[in-house]
Amino acid sequence: MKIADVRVIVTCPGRNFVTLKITTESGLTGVGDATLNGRELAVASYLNDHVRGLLLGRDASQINDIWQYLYKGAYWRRGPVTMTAIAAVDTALWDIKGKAAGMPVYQLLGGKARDGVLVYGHANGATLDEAVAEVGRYLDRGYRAVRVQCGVPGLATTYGVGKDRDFYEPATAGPRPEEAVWATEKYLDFAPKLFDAVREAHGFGFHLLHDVHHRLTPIEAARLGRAAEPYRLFWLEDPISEELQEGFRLIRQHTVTPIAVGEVYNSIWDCHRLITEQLIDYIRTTVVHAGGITHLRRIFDLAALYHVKTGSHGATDLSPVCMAAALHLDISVPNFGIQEYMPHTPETDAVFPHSYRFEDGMLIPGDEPGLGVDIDEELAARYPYRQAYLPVNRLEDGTMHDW
Ligand code: CS2
Ligand code: MG
Repeated sequence: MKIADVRVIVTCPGRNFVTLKITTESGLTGVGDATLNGRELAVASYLNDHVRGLLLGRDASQINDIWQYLYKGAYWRRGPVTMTAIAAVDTALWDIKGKAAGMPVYQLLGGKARDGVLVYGHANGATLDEAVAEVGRYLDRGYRAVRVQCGVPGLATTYGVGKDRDFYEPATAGPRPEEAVWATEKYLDFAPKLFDAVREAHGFGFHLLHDVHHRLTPIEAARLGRAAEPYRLFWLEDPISEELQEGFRLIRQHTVTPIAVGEVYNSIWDCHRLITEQLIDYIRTTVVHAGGITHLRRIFDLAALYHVKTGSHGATDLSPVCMAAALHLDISVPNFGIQEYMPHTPETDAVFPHSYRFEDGMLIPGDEPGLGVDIDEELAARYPYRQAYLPVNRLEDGTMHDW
């Protein structure tokens, strides 16, 4: 099953995506997501200029060896660009292996361990009333879990609140990032009121999630976690910037609100202390940014030993190729928790035809061989790349802060 062709496809149906397509001599194809928001071309170049030539002629069935070859062979290990590039190759090879075996990838991962993949949707509003109403709209659409984000009084913009109700894309097209202003005290005073209003209006019969988006110190996060306890959140996500894993000990000491982290992590070494010390409850690492199905499975297996469940990132900048691959892991691992689901735009869905479907608050992966997703290259070519950046954040005194 020699690799005969490797193509890197960059397209922008509403937002930029980078996709790797591998074709074997016998014509089997596999796709892998290689999108790194705001740094897309860095991964495209890594694949085109440094990896493509290494794959041609190799046996596509040797996923483990190719993973190690690209990881150890790079000498410069880990990091978002390298691990996203490796992830794209790995995912495409699993797609090919499923097609060669004539079965969906979840069967190669040990089969289904549940009927469907519980997902959460994104309710957001510029005001409290809007956010509360949006939660209701998601519950009416059959979601059993909803993340709520809301504008903070006194702040012009904040994470998670976009112009469009259904599609939230934080990156903006242009030569440099937009600058936002952040004030922790305004947010800390407001957030518990948001949780209170949502529970007051919709009760406790569904999972309620919130993304702090990396902006607090450990003691501020401990304070928010404690203030949130009466509202029984499913999780508080990314409460602090997560480079310092020990920083989570302080949060753990002060609150029982469950903690989720990991969307910016790229390898098991970024989170093994958080897992082995049980400082978190959900690990949010993804197929596209944490080394593909092969490496993500290792992270999930470690997490299972320490009562940590999965909660993979699934925002719009992770393509339908990543979502399709994520669902094969989500439906087969023993310690599945929940999957983030931000639907893509109709343009994006057209470029990436896929068979997973939303049903009764869950996503169900397709049953055809492979991952059940592809890329329409002709359509993709109609949407040329447009430079875009994620925003940056500054405090009211101008200090650079975590976005
Ligand atoms: C977020 C993302 O969905 C989430 O949990 O943290 O929207 C994140 O900001 C983007 O994926 C960054 O590209
Ligand atoms: Mg997040």
